[in-house]
Amino acid sequence: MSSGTDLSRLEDDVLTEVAGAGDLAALDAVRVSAIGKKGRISELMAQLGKLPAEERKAFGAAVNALKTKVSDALDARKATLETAALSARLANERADVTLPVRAGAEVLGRIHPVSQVLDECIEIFADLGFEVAEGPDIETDDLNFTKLNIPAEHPARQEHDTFYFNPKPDGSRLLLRTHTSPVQIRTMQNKTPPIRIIAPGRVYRCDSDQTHTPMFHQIEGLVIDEKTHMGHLKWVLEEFAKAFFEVDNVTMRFRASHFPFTEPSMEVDIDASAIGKPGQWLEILGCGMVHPNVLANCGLNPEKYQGFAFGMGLDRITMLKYGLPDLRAFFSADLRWLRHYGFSLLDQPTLGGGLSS
Ligand code: 2NL
Repeated sequence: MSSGTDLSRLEDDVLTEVAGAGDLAALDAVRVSAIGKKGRISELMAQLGKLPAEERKAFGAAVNALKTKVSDALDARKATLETAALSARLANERADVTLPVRAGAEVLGRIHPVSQVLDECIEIFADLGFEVAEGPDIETDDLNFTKLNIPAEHPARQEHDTFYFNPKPDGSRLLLRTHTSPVQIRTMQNKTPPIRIIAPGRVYRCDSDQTHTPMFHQIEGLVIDEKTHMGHLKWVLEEFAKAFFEVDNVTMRFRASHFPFTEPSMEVDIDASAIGKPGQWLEILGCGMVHPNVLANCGLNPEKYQGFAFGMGLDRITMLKYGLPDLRAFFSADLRWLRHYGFSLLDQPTLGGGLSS
Protein backbone atom coordinates (compact mmCIF):
# COMPACT_ATOMS: atom_id res chain seq x y z
CA MET A 1 0.00 0.00 0.00
CA SER A 2 2.84 2.36 -0.36
CA SER A 3 3.01 3.06 -4.06
CA GLY A 4 1.71 6.11 -5.90
CA THR A 5 -0.33 3.79 -8.15
CA ASP A 6 -2.25 2.40 -5.16
CA LEU A 7 -3.02 5.91 -3.96
CA SER A 8 -4.22 7.04 -7.35
CA ARG A 9 -6.45 3.93 -7.69
CA LEU A 10 -7.93 4.63 -4.27
CA GLU A 11 -8.50 8.23 -5.34
CA ASP A 12 -10.32 7.10 -8.51
CA ASP A 13 -12.46 4.63 -6.52
CA VAL A 14 -13.47 7.12 -3.86
CA LEU A 15 -14.15 9.97 -6.32
CA THR A 16 -16.29 7.60 -8.42
CA GLU A 17 -18.25 6.64 -5.30
CA VAL A 18 -18.71 10.31 -4.39
CA ALA A 19 -19.99 11.14 -7.85
CA GLY A 20 -22.33 8.12 -7.76
CA ALA A 21 -23.93 8.88 -4.37
CA GLY A 22 -27.60 9.52 -5.21
CA ASP A 23 -28.66 11.14 -1.96
CA LEU A 24 -27.26 12.64 1.23
CA ALA A 25 -27.41 9.34 3.14
CA ALA A 26 -25.44 7.48 0.46
CA LEU A 27 -22.91 10.32 0.34
CA ASP A 28 -22.39 10.14 4.09
CA ALA A 29 -21.74 6.40 3.83
CA VAL A 30 -19.00 7.16 1.29
CA ARG A 31 -17.50 9.76 3.62
CA VAL A 32 -17.37 7.33 6.52
CA SER A 33 -15.79 4.58 4.41
CA ALA A 34 -13.13 6.96 3.02
CA ILE A 35 -12.18 9.55 5.62
CA GLY A 36 -14.11 8.37 8.71
CA LYS A 37 -12.04 7.21 11.70
CA LYS A 38 -11.71 3.67 10.28
CA GLY A 39 -11.98 4.76 6.65
CA ARG A 40 -9.63 3.65 3.89
CA ILE A 41 -7.68 6.91 3.74
CA SER A 42 -7.48 7.26 7.53
CA GLU A 43 -6.09 3.68 7.75
CA LEU A 44 -3.25 4.68 5.39
CA MET A 45 -2.18 7.34 7.85
CA ALA A 46 -2.08 4.72 10.60
CA GLN A 47 0.39 2.71 8.52
CA LEU A 48 2.78 5.66 8.19
CA GLY A 49 4.85 4.51 11.13
CA LYS A 50 5.72 1.20 9.40
CA LEU A 51 7.37 2.94 6.46
CA PRO A 52 11.10 3.56 6.21
CA ALA A 53 11.94 7.01 7.50
CA GLU A 54 12.94 8.39 4.07
CA GLU A 55 9.53 7.56 2.55
CA ARG A 56 7.37 8.79 5.39
CA LYS A 57 7.35 12.49 4.59
CA ALA A 58 6.41 12.14 0.93
CA PHE A 59 3.79 9.45 1.61
CA GLY A 60 2.24 11.46 4.43
CA ALA A 61 1.99 14.52 2.21
CA ALA A 62 0.39 12.46 -0.59
CA VAL A 63 -2.21 10.93 1.74
CA ASN A 64 -3.05 14.34 3.19
CA ALA A 65 -3.45 15.76 -0.31
CA LEU A 66 -5.75 12.86 -1.18
CA LYS A 67 -7.77 13.43 1.98
CA THR A 68 -8.21 17.12 1.11
CA LYS A 69 -9.24 16.28 -2.45
CA VAL A 70 -11.80 13.72 -1.28
CA SER A 71 -13.09 16.09 1.37
CA ASP A 72 -13.55 18.87 -1.23
CA ALA A 73 -15.32 16.43 -3.56
CA LEU A 74 -17.64 15.37 -0.72
CA ASP A 75 -18.49 19.02 0.06
CA ALA A 76 -19.18 19.82 -3.59
CA ARG A 77 -21.38 16.75 -4.02
CA LYS A 78 -23.20 17.56 -0.79
CA ALA A 79 -24.02 21.06 -2.02
CA THR A 80 -25.30 19.66 -5.33
CA LEU A 81 -27.49 17.06 -3.59
CA GLU A 82 -28.88 19.66 -1.17
CA THR A 83 -29.81 22.00 -3.99
CA ALA A 84 -31.50 19.14 -5.83
CA ALA A 85 -33.38 18.09 -2.66
CA LEU A 86 -34.63 21.66 -2.14
CA SER A 87 -35.76 21.96 -5.77
CA ALA A 88 -37.61 18.65 -5.52
CA ARG A 89 -39.31 19.78 -2.32
CA LEU A 90 -40.32 23.13 -3.79
CA ALA A 91 -41.70 21.42 -6.91
CA ASN A 92 -43.63 19.02 -4.69
CA GLU A 93 -45.06 21.73 -2.45
CA ARG A 94 -46.03 24.07 -5.25
CA ALA A 95 -49.52 25.49 -4.64
CA ASP A 96 -51.92 26.12 -7.50
CA VAL A 97 -53.55 29.33 -6.34
CA THR A 98 -56.19 29.05 -9.06
CA LEU A 99 -57.74 25.96 -7.43
CA PRO A 100 -61.10 26.44 -5.66
CA VAL A 101 -60.87 27.08 -1.88
CA ARG A 102 -60.86 23.86 0.11
CA ALA A 103 -63.63 23.71 2.73
CA GLY A 104 -62.20 25.27 5.89
CA ALA A 105 -63.64 27.17 8.83
CA GLU A 106 -64.72 30.04 6.58
CA VAL A 107 -66.86 27.66 4.53
CA LEU A 108 -67.98 25.15 7.18
CA GLY A 109 -68.49 27.68 9.98
CA ARG A 110 -71.91 29.17 10.59
CA ILE A 111 -73.14 32.50 11.93
CA HIS A 112 -75.71 32.09 14.71
CA PRO A 113 -79.16 33.37 13.64
CA VAL A 114 -79.15 35.93 16.49
CA SER A 115 -75.80 37.31 15.27
CA GLN A 116 -77.15 37.47 11.74
CA VAL A 117 -80.28 39.33 12.90
CA LEU A 118 -78.14 41.69 14.99
CA ASP A 119 -76.06 42.49 11.89
CA GLU A 120 -79.26 43.08 9.92
CA CYS A 121 -80.57 45.49 12.59
CA ILE A 122 -77.27 47.36 12.75
CA GLU A 123 -77.32 47.72 8.97
CA ILE A 124 -80.88 49.09 9.03
CA PHE A 125 -80.37 51.53 11.89
CA ALA A 126 -76.98 52.68 10.60
CA ASP A 127 -78.76 53.57 7.36
CA LEU A 128 -81.24 55.64 9.41
CA GLY A 129 -78.36 57.55 11.03
CA PHE A 130 -77.94 55.61 14.29
CA GLU A 131 -74.60 54.80 15.91
CA VAL A 132 -73.95 51.57 17.81
CA ALA A 133 -73.17 52.04 21.53
CA GLU A 134 -72.02 49.32 23.93
CA GLY A 135 -71.48 48.91 27.64
CA PRO A 136 -70.63 46.33 30.31
CA ASP A 137 -72.86 43.37 31.24
CA ILE A 138 -72.17 43.98 34.94
CA GLU A 139 -73.81 47.20 36.06
CA THR A 140 -74.67 49.25 39.11
CA ASP A 141 -78.10 49.49 40.62
CA ASP A 142 -78.01 53.20 39.88
CA LEU A 143 -77.49 52.89 36.11
CA ASN A 144 -79.74 49.86 35.64
CA PHE A 145 -82.65 51.16 37.75
CA THR A 146 -82.43 54.44 39.67
CA LYS A 147 -81.45 56.71 36.77
CA LEU A 148 -84.28 55.11 34.75
CA ASN A 149 -86.87 56.44 37.16
CA ILE A 150 -87.13 53.10 38.96
CA PRO A 151 -86.35 54.01 42.60
CA ALA A 152 -85.50 51.43 45.28
CA GLU A 153 -88.57 49.45 46.38
CA HIS A 154 -90.31 50.23 43.06
CA PRO A 155 -92.30 47.11 42.02
CA ALA A 156 -90.60 47.15 38.59
CA ARG A 157 -87.42 46.00 40.32
CA GLN A 158 -89.13 42.74 41.29
CA GLU A 159 -90.54 42.29 37.80
CA HIS A 160 -87.04 42.40 36.37
CA ASP A 161 -85.98 39.21 38.19
CA THR A 162 -82.51 40.61 38.67
CA PHE A 163 -79.33 38.57 39.19
CA TYR A 164 -77.48 40.36 42.00
CA PHE A 165 -73.89 39.94 43.09
CA ASN A 166 -73.05 39.73 46.79
CA PRO A 167 -73.31 43.16 48.46
CA LYS A 168 -70.11 45.17 48.99
CA PRO A 169 -69.15 46.33 52.53
CA ASP A 170 -70.91 49.68 51.88
CA GLY A 171 -74.15 47.79 51.10
CA SER A 172 -74.19 48.54 47.36
CA ARG A 173 -74.65 45.62 44.99
CA LEU A 174 -73.58 45.09 41.42
CA LEU A 175 -75.97 43.22 39.12
CA LEU A 176 -76.24 41.71 35.65
CA ARG A 177 -77.99 44.32 33.54
CA THR A 178 -81.66 43.47 32.96
CA HIS A 179 -81.82 45.64 29.82
CA THR A 180 -79.34 47.62 27.72
CA SER A 181 -80.78 50.93 28.97
CA PRO A 182 -77.66 51.65 31.13
CA VAL A 183 -75.75 52.07 27.85
CA GLN A 184 -78.15 54.85 26.83
CA ILE A 185 -77.95 56.40 30.31
CA ARG A 186 -74.16 56.61 30.02
CA THR A 187 -74.49 58.12 26.54
CA MET A 188 -76.86 60.83 27.79
CA GLN A 189 -74.51 61.57 30.71
CA ASN A 190 -71.51 61.95 28.41
CA LYS A 191 -72.82 63.53 25.21
CA THR A 192 -74.70 66.61 24.22
CA PRO A 193 -77.70 65.99 21.95
CA PRO A 194 -78.44 65.32 19.16
CA ILE A 195 -78.12 61.66 20.18
CA ARG A 196 -79.06 58.82 17.88
CA ILE A 197 -77.88 55.43 19.13
CA ILE A 198 -78.81 51.81 19.26
CA ALA A 199 -77.54 49.65 22.11
CA PRO A 200 -77.54 45.94 21.33
CA GLY A 201 -76.30 43.31 23.75
CA ARG A 202 -76.80 40.52 26.24
CA VAL A 203 -79.20 41.03 29.11
CA TYR A 204 -80.06 38.80 32.06
CA ARG A 205 -83.15 37.94 34.05
CA CYS A 206 -83.60 35.18 36.58
CA ASP A 207 -86.41 33.56 34.63
CA SER A 208 -86.42 30.39 32.58
CA ASP A 209 -89.20 28.43 30.86
CA GLN A 210 -90.36 27.55 27.32
CA THR A 211 -90.15 31.14 26.11
CA HIS A 212 -87.64 32.70 28.52
CA THR A 213 -83.92 32.06 28.98
CA PRO A 214 -81.84 33.62 31.80
CA MET A 215 -79.65 35.33 29.21
CA PHE A 216 -81.16 36.85 26.09
CA HIS A 217 -80.45 39.62 23.60
CA GLN A 218 -81.94 43.05 23.39
CA ILE A 219 -81.59 46.01 21.13
CA GLU A 220 -82.61 49.39 22.42
CA GLY A 221 -82.72 52.68 20.56
CA LEU A 222 -82.54 56.26 21.78
CA VAL A 223 -83.01 59.56 19.98
CA ILE A 224 -82.69 62.88 21.84
CA ASP A 225 -82.89 66.30 20.24
CA GLU A 226 -84.69 69.59 20.76
CA LYS A 227 -87.78 68.85 18.69
CA THR A 228 -87.97 65.07 18.55
CA HIS A 229 -91.57 63.87 18.71
CA MET A 230 -93.72 60.77 18.44
CA GLY A 231 -94.07 61.16 14.67
CA HIS A 232 -90.31 60.53 14.41
CA LEU A 233 -90.66 57.48 16.65
CA LYS A 234 -93.43 55.97 14.54
CA TRP A 235 -91.58 56.70 11.29
CA VAL A 236 -88.32 55.12 12.53
CA LEU A 237 -90.11 51.99 13.75
CA GLU A 238 -92.08 51.66 10.52
CA GLU A 239 -88.95 52.03 8.39
CA PHE A 240 -87.25 49.47 10.60
CA ALA A 241 -90.12 46.96 10.34
CA LYS A 242 -90.34 47.26 6.55
CA ALA A 243 -86.59 46.85 6.09
CA PHE A 244 -86.32 44.05 8.64
CA PHE A 245 -89.20 41.93 7.33
CA GLU A 246 -88.22 42.89 3.76
CA VAL A 247 -91.71 44.03 2.69
CA ASP A 248 -93.00 47.23 1.06
CA ASN A 249 -95.66 47.87 3.69
CA VAL A 250 -96.36 46.87 7.26
CA THR A 251 -99.41 47.68 9.32
CA MET A 252 -98.47 48.52 12.89
CA ARG A 253 -100.59 48.91 15.97
CA PHE A 254 -99.53 51.08 18.92
CA ARG A 255 -101.13 50.04 22.21
CA ALA A 256 -100.94 52.22 25.30
CA SER A 257 -98.68 50.62 27.91
CA HIS A 258 -96.56 51.59 30.88
CA PHE A 259 -92.83 51.75 31.53
CA PRO A 260 -91.33 53.88 34.33
CA PHE A 261 -88.76 55.39 31.92
CA THR A 262 -91.12 56.58 29.19
CA GLU A 263 -94.24 58.76 29.10
CA PRO A 264 -96.33 58.02 27.16
CA SER A 265 -95.41 54.37 26.70
CA MET A 266 -96.55 51.99 23.98
CA GLU A 267 -96.27 48.43 22.87
CA VAL A 268 -96.08 47.84 19.15
CA ASP A 269 -97.63 44.98 17.21
CA ILE A 270 -97.24 44.24 13.53
CA ASP A 271 -99.90 42.74 11.32
CA ALA A 272 -98.36 39.33 10.72
CA SER A 273 -99.45 39.15 7.06
CA ALA A 274 -96.06 40.85 6.59
CA ILE A 275 -94.49 37.51 7.48
CA GLY A 276 -97.06 35.32 5.82
CA LYS A 277 -99.45 34.85 8.77
CA PRO A 278 -102.54 36.96 8.03
CA GLY A 279 -105.05 37.71 10.76
CA GLN A 280 -102.58 37.82 13.65
CA TRP A 281 -100.99 40.66 15.58
CA LEU A 282 -97.46 40.01 16.82
CA GLU A 283 -95.86 42.13 19.52
CA ILE A 284 -92.36 43.15 18.47
CA LEU A 285 -91.28 45.94 20.83
CA GLY A 286 -91.96 48.49 23.56
CA CYS A 287 -91.32 52.20 23.20
CA GLY A 288 -92.21 55.69 24.31
CA MET A 289 -91.09 59.27 24.83
CA VAL A 290 -88.21 59.43 27.32
CA HIS A 291 -89.54 60.41 30.75
CA PRO A 292 -88.47 63.94 31.79
CA ASN A 293 -87.13 62.50 35.07
CA VAL A 294 -84.75 60.26 33.11
CA LEU A 295 -83.44 63.21 31.09
CA ALA A 296 -82.94 65.24 34.28
CA ASN A 297 -81.24 62.27 36.00
CA CYS A 298 -78.70 62.27 33.17
CA GLY A 299 -78.03 66.01 33.34
CA LEU A 300 -80.15 66.97 30.33
CA ASN A 301 -82.62 69.83 30.65
CA PRO A 302 -86.11 68.37 29.98
CA GLU A 303 -87.32 71.89 29.05
CA LYS A 304 -84.83 71.92 26.20
CA TYR A 305 -84.48 68.29 25.13
CA GLN A 306 -86.89 65.48 24.44
CA GLY A 307 -86.73 62.20 22.62
CA PHE A 308 -87.91 58.66 22.21
CA ALA A 309 -86.62 55.24 23.14
CA PHE A 310 -87.54 51.71 22.23
CA GLY A 311 -86.50 48.22 23.23
CA MET A 312 -87.00 44.88 21.56
CA GLY A 313 -85.96 41.30 22.06
CA LEU A 314 -83.56 40.14 19.36
CA ASP A 315 -84.17 36.47 20.03
CA ARG A 316 -87.90 36.92 19.57
CA ILE A 317 -87.69 38.80 16.27
CA THR A 318 -85.15 36.21 15.06
CA MET A 319 -87.70 33.46 15.73
CA LEU A 320 -90.40 35.46 13.93
CA LYS A 321 -88.34 36.30 10.85
CA TYR A 322 -86.70 32.93 10.32
CA GLY A 323 -89.46 30.69 11.65
CA LEU A 324 -87.37 29.14 14.42
CA PRO A 325 -89.66 27.17 16.72
CA ASP A 326 -87.71 26.75 19.95
CA LEU A 327 -85.95 29.55 21.84
CA ARG A 328 -83.99 27.16 24.04
CA ALA A 329 -82.22 25.66 21.00
CA PHE A 330 -80.58 29.10 20.52
CA PHE A 331 -78.35 28.46 23.51
CA SER A 332 -77.86 24.70 23.47
CA ALA A 333 -74.66 24.81 21.37
CA ASP A 334 -76.02 22.01 19.17
CA LEU A 335 -73.88 21.89 16.03
CA ARG A 336 -76.56 20.11 14.03
CA TRP A 337 -78.99 22.94 14.83
CA LEU A 338 -76.40 25.55 13.93
CA ARG A 339 -75.59 23.85 10.62
CA HIS A 340 -79.30 23.79 9.78
CA TYR A 341 -80.33 27.28 10.89
CA GLY A 342 -77.00 29.14 10.79
CA PHE A 343 -75.84 31.54 8.08
CA SER A 344 -72.80 31.42 5.85
CA LEU A 345 -69.94 33.73 6.78
CA LEU A 346 -70.05 35.13 3.28
CA ASP A 347 -73.73 36.03 3.62
CA GLN A 348 -73.26 39.51 5.09
CA PRO A 349 -76.54 41.38 5.35
CA THR A 350 -76.55 44.64 3.37
CA LEU A 351 -79.48 46.83 2.38
CA GLY A 352 -78.12 47.07 -1.17
CA GLY A 353 -77.67 43.34 -1.58
CA GLY A 354 -80.91 42.39 0.20
CA LEU A 355 -80.69 41.53 3.90
CA SER A 356 -81.43 37.82 3.71
CA SER A 357 -81.28 36.96 0.00
C1 2NL B 1 -89.55 46.29 26.07
C2 2NL B 1 -89.51 47.71 26.43
C3 2NL B 1 -88.26 49.67 26.27
C4 2NL B 1 -86.95 51.62 26.60
C5 2NL B 1 -87.05 50.25 26.50
C6 2NL B 1 -85.43 53.36 27.40
C7 2NL B 1 -84.12 53.63 27.69
C8 2NL B 1 -83.83 54.87 28.24
C9 2NL B 1 -84.78 55.77 28.47
C10 2NL B 1 -86.07 55.42 28.16
CL1 2NL B 1 -82.23 55.23 28.64
N1 2NL B 1 -86.38 54.24 27.63
N2 2NL B 1 -85.71 52.14 26.87
C11 2NL B 1 -88.09 52.40 26.43
C12 2NL B 1 -89.30 51.79 26.20
C13 2NL B 1 -89.40 50.43 26.11
O1 2NL B 1 -88.30 48.32 26.18
O2 2NL B 1 -90.54 45.68 26.19
N3 2NL B 1 -88.46 45.76 25.59
C14 2NL B 1 -88.38 44.40 25.20
